[in-house]
Amino acid sequence: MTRCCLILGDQLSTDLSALQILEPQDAVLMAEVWSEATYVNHHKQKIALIFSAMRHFRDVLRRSGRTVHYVALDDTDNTQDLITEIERTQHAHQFSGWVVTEPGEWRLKAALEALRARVSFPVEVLEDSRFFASHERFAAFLSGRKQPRMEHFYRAMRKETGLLMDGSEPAGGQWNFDHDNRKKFSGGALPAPLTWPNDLITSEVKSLVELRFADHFGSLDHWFWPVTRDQALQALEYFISERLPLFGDFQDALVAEQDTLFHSLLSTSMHLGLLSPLEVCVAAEKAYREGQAPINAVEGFIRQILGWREYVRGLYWAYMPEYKKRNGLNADWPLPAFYWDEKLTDMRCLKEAVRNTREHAYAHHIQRLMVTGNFALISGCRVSDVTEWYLAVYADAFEWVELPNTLGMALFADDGLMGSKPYCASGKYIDRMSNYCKGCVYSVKSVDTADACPMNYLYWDFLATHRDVFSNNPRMAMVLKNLDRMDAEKLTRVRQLAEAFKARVEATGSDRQPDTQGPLL
Ligand code: FAD
Ligand code: DLZ
Repeated sequence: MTRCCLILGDQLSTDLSALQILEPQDAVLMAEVWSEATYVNHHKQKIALIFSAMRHFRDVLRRSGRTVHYVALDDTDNTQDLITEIERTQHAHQFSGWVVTEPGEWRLKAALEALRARVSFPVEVLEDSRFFASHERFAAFLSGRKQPRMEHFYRAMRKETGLLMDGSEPAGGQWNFDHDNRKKFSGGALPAPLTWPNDLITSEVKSLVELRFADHFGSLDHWFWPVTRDQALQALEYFISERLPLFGDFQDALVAEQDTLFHSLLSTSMHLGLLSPLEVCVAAEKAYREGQAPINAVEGFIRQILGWREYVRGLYWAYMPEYKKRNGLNADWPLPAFYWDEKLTDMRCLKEAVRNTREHAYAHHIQRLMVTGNFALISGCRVSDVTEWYLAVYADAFEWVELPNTLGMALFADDGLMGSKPYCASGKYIDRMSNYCKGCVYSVKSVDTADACPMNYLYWDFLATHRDVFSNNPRMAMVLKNLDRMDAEKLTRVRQLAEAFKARVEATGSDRQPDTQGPLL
C-alpha cells in the first residue's frame, strides 16, 4: 500500500496537509509543466522562481528520505500537464491512491475533481491548512451578512489568533492605525532589497526560462526572490529590522525609481509556502513588543496578512466560479499596449509602474491599485484583459489572491463585494502621494486642456458615465456633487478629451499626441 502525493509549485511547505498524512514509504510527484507555465503569459521571473523553488524543495524532501518523482520541463516523457502527469505516474507505479492539498486556483481544483470522477484509483483532496481561516470559518463569517467587510473579519481574526491583542483589547488602543499611514516620502536613505547570488539550480532554471519562454513578458536581470526557506527567513529578518519601522508611514507613498520602498517583498515566500503567514505576523508583533517598530507600522503590516490576504482568499472560494464573470460597470475597452511596454506611454506614473513590473515582476500595492488599477478603472478597461494582465505579470500572482484584488478592489466590478466604493482618483491623488508628476509631460494641474493629465479627464468622464449607478452610493455623494458643480462646457471638453485619448491609444497603442515634441523615453 504505497500512496503518492502531488505537490504543486505553490505548495512548498514541509507541513503541507498532504505531506503530513504520508507514511515513510509513500512517494511524491512534482512536475514542471508547460500548461501551468503558459496558461497566461507569466512573467519570466514568475516561472523561474517557481521552478527554482520547486527544485530546491525536491532536494529538501529527498534529503529527508522521501522518494520524489520529479519531472523537469524538458524531460522527454513529460506530458506537460499536471493531470496527465498524475495518470502517467500512476500507470508506471500503480500506487494505491493519491493525496493532494487543495490547489490555490479554482480551475485546477475542478480538473482534479474531474480526474477523481473519471479514474478507478482514489484521489483525496485535503484542505490547505496554511491559512488562518478555513473555508468553514469564512463561510461562518459570511453567513447572514448582507455587506461583508474586511475590517469586521480582521477584528474577528485578531481576537481569535490573539495577534496584537492585550487581553480583549487591541494593542495600542485601536484596531486600525491607517490614518497614520499616508505620508508622502520626503527623501532619505532607503534599504535596498536583500538579494542572493544565483546558485546552480537558479542559474540553470534562468537559462531554461530564457530559452523556452523567450517570448514571455519581463526581464530576469533584477531578481530579489527567495527560493528556499532559509533565504525566505533571511528576507523576513531583514524586513523586520530594516523596513518594518517605516513600513506604515510610507505604505501609500509612490517614488520614482524607488521600486520597493519599505514593503516586505514577502508575498511570494508566503504563497509558495516558504514562510507561514503566522510566523511572519509573530515576527512583526515581536518587533513591536520589543520596541523596535511602532504600532502604526506593525498593525498596518499584520492587517495586510491577517486581514486582506485571508479575506480575499475567503471571497475567492466563496464566490468562484461565478465571481470571475462579474463586470458590474460593463467595462469593455481593450487593455492598452503600454501595459506591456512602458515606452509606449508618456504618463510618468504608468511608465514607472510598468517598468517596475517588467524589471522585477513586482509593483507595490499603491502602484497596483492607484496607478495601473486606477487607470484601468477610470478608462473602463475590459475586466478579463486586466485580470489576465495582473495574473501574468507579478511573481506573487495566483488567482485566489489576484482576482479579488483586481476585479473587486481595483475595478469595482464585483458590485461592491470587496469595497464599499470604487478606488477612483484623478492625477491630484497621484501628485499628492508621489513625485511622478513633476517630471511628467502632462500637466497634473489641468483638466480640460490638450496637455492635461489623462488621469484627470478620464476620472471625470468615468464619474459622468456611471453617475446613475454611483448615485445610490452615499460614499460617492461628495464626488458626484463636485461633478454636478462642473460647468457644462467644461464637462463636454473633458469628455471629448477622454474620447480622443482612447481613440488615439486604440489606434496607435500609445497615448502620445501626433504633434508632441521629443521622444517617449
Ligand atoms: P507588503 O506591502 O509588504 O504587504 C505585506 C503582505 O501583505 C504581502 O506580502 C501580502 O501577502 C499581504 N497583502 C498586502 N495587501 C494585500 C491584499 N490587498 N491582498 C492580499 N494580500 C495582501 N497580492 C498578491 O499576493 N498577489 C497578487 O496577484 C496581487 N494582485 C493584486 C492586484 C491588484 C490590482 C492590487 C490592487 C493588489 C494586488 N495584490 C496582490 C495585493 C498587494 O498589492 C500585494 O500583496 C503586495 O504588493 C505584495 O508585495 P509585498 O510582499 O511587498 O507586500
Ligand atoms: C505558476 C506555476 C507555474 C508557472 N508552473 C508550475 C508547474 O510547472 N508545476 C506546478 O506544479 N505548479 C506550477 N505553477 C503553480 C500552479 O499554477 C499553482 O499551483 C496553481 O495555479 C494553483 O495555485
